[in-house]
Amino acid sequence: MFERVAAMLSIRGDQFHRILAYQRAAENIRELSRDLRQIDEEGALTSIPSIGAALELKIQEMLSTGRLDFYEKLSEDIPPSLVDMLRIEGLGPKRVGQIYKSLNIETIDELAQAAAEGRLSTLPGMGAKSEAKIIAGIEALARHGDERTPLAIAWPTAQSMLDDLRELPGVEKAAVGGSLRRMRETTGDIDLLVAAVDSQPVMDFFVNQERVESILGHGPTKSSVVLLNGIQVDLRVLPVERWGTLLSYFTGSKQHNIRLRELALKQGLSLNEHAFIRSADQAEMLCSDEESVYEILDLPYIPPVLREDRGEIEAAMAGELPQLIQQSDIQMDLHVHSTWSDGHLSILDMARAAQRRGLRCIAITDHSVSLGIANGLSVEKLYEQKHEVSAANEAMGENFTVLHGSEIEIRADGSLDFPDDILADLDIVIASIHSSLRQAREVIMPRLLKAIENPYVDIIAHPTGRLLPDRAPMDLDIDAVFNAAAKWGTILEINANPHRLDLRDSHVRRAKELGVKLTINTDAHLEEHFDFMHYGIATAQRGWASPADVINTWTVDDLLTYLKEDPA
Ligand code: DGT
Ligand code: CA
Ligand code: CA
Ligand code: ZN
Repeated sequence: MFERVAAMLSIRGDQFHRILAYQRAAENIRELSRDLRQIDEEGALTSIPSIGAALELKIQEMLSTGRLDFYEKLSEDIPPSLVDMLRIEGLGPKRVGQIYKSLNIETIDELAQAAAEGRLSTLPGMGAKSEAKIIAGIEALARHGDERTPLAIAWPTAQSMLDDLRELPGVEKAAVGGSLRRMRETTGDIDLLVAAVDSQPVMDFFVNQERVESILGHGPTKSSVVLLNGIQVDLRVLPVERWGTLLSYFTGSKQHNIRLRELALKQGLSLNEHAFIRSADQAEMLCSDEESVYEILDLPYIPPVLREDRGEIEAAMAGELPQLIQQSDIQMDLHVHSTWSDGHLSILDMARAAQRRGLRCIAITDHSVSLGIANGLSVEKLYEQKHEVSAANEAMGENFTVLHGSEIEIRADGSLDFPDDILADLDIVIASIHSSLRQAREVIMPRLLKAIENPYVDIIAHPTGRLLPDRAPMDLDIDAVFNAAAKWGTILEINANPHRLDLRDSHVRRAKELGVKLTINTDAHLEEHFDFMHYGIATAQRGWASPADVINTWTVDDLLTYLKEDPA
């Protein structure tokens, strides 16, 4: 609702700060890992960042009546259907407002009609060219929708384009920007940034790539294309002496940038992608790297994964930025499959693949019997497997450990696939849910809590069961899950598979707050899956996780000691 209100206010041309207040509130509510109603019952709504007394009242009104009077009044002025028009590439709130006021157009269909009849081009500030652009935007929206692309697809696509751009003569630097550089789990579009003296050949190459389906724009500093896979890519090119501000501006987030510009203003500076500009004499101050941008603002460098205006600016000013976990901190991968269930490689081959990537330990955790489609192991098979794990451990030598574990099913009735005495014989036990994910909260919560409370269960894998882009998480009271995990010493996973990334970033931050131990694992089924680790690390970083929060940074001995302690 707040998101809609913000969009409607922006179409009306309302005050910038008012629009921003609703946007921020909406984002912060979206990130909550708790029920809003529950927070209200504790009288704690205003403890949510950016929710003040006025928005608190509005939330309470919606909670108790299911309506918002303010929204209904606003709707009389600005029809809510206008918000859909903002999904059209190149159509901003000002333009939508103008089109509504002068032509009384309220829907995308009416807009398409008017454009086809040439009525838009008669408006002040518009011409045949902008009309054609709107038609193209409506068509693109109809073809590809405005679905966000999961990291799993956006990341490799961007890397491959960067590889090509770096090959071009005259290209000094090339990097990804936007939400993809911040490693958000999904991206709206890919933003690429290049430093080059002459932008023309770079832009020409970019729009003429074989993977391009259509060209949305082709200019000297910015070009935009839609790829055959439907992803939009924006490319910006500036000279290398402006690289720092270019990178900073287009990495965002928008909210983070707004905060940076506010800080700049206090110093009598304005800030855009080209440079800082001193208001006194309009002199430009160029930044060739991002560090200088933050330096001028008297801030320590803030890593892209934190740039969401979720407290990172305040933390930076107080010198309290978290020490973020890094890939090099990771010693082990504790969720790995082999040919014993649905993996593609033997236990020894998986161990070798992990060692090649600098790891010191893996846990083989094949599925258990009731996951029939994944060739789950019976108790007999599990004991047979023990011998092969020992043999692999032997073959790997002193500097690498192969643990014997299992990824056991939490069945629909909450029971586990193996009895406790079998679990007690394993080095490590992961429990997870792969079926009956749509059970009601009253059913699925006790089911999951029972597994968390079981003293033989060490880790809950992919705790919410969501899949990107479109399988919703289970209906969990996530705070109750975290409290139970903290109480029983059960470790929760950040599954690094880019289609899962579950726990997600906001969950990581909450789990950390509640004292939950975390683990980042790839759930590898084949060699290349070990390379998913960086997605899991980025998710942990976006949740402000430090090495101390994640057990994969421990030594193998410390891990084994912890696993042996009986928390009950
Ligand atoms: P996305 O593509 O929806 O996943 O999210 P972003 O963050 O990649 O957003 P995008 O592609 O619209 O713009 C890329 C960056 O450019 C964004 O993170 C910040 C910057 N930017 C874009 N538009 C504005 C703006 O109106 N004001 C400011 N300050 N920055 C902007
Ligand atoms: Ca983007
Ligand atoms: Ca963009
Ligand atoms: Zn698994």
